Amino acid sequence: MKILVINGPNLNMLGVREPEIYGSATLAQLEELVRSHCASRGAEVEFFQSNHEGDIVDCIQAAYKKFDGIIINPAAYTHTSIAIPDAIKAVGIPTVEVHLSDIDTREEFRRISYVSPVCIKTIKGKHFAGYIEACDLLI
Ligand code: CA2
Repeated sequence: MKILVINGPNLNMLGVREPEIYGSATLAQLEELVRSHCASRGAEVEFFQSNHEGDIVDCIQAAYKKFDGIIINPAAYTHTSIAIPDAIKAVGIPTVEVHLSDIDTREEFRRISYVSPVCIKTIKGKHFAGYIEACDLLI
């Protein structure tokens, strides 16, 4: 079982700013948590973070026939991108959408996700635990 974890724009700033919304732990700490959980479940995991929509699309396309599952936090692209859900649909890899915060209880514009319809599940508002739940779902 090979899982690809993709984090979108500004998530490289985790732990640096806005701890009241996104927590005080860093992206490196999130990746370590997921890495050790996957290892304990016998799954392989790789990580990708980008602030660029096209790079995320390239990463999803490159996962074709290489990964069994994708976990994606598309960050702000959740609410704007058609290219990312198109890429997820094109590769046909089971994908779980994760959000650290509960996007339904924040600003109105965060309630729309163009990515949700192509994912097997959307997990929101559980901070890092959402990524662990996504791993377990895919495994
Ligand atoms: O709750 C989530 O995980 C989001 O995907 C995070 C995005 C936001 O645009 C989505 O609506 C919900 C923002 C990520 C920004 O991450 C930061 C982390 C630390 C400091 C500043 C930004």
